[in-house]
Amino acid sequence: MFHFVRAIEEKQVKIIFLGDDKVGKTSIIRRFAENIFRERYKPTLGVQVFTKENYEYPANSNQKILIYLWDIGAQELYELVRPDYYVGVSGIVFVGDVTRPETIERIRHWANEVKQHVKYPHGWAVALNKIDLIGEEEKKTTKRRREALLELIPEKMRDSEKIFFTSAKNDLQIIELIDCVLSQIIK
Ligand SMILES: Nc1nc2c(ncn2[C@@H]2O[C@H](COP(=O)(O)OP(=O)(O)OP(=O)(O)O)[C@@H](O)[C@H]2O)c(=O)[nH]1
Ligand SMILES: [Mg+2]
Repeated sequence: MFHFVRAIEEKQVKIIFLGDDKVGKTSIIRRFAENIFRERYKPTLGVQVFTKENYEYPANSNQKILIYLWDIGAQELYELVRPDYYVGVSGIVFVGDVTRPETIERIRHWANEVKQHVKYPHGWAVALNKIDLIGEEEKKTTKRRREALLELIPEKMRDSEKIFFTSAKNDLQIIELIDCVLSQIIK
């Protein structure tokens, strides 16, 4: 008697992360994939692929997705010797750090970089990370500060539905960020 393995029709997606060093690319991925956060900074060397299996999307749909999350060290990215990083990509997360506005300005650069390598439609979202570090302020100030940070994102990308103030540390808006990318890929 044979035991037939039921053919599982599982959707697979590749999401890549782009952004300057220390903005929290690895931290966001690990929070999402493993629910882990580490305070200590350990630069990513080269490329590392994480997986999230059986991710239910949309929620309560019974549809399971296999997500490959591609992480790359910023040092490596600066040299851009890795065009293979972009092969088969279906979604992109641009990451900036709210405590270093220059890393948010650099999203323009990363978006231009993508245009060179990815010539077909893909899902995307922006994570303005480490929001926990400016969340302690008086509410009004925080609002104004957030607005100023949004201005640093290229105008064409200033789509409020695709920009998230995240905290990998406090697990804020991480699932929303990934679901936003998936919503553009999974129909
Ligand atoms: N407070 C706070 N710290 C964070 C957050 N996300 C990441 N960090 C810290 O910021 C530092 C850098 O995070 P990483 O995830 O290693 O950054 P990265 O973008 O992967 O850096 P590279 O691998 O060098 O490109 C680490 O010390 C993290 O603990 C956050 O949401 N809040
Ligand atoms: Mg890293």
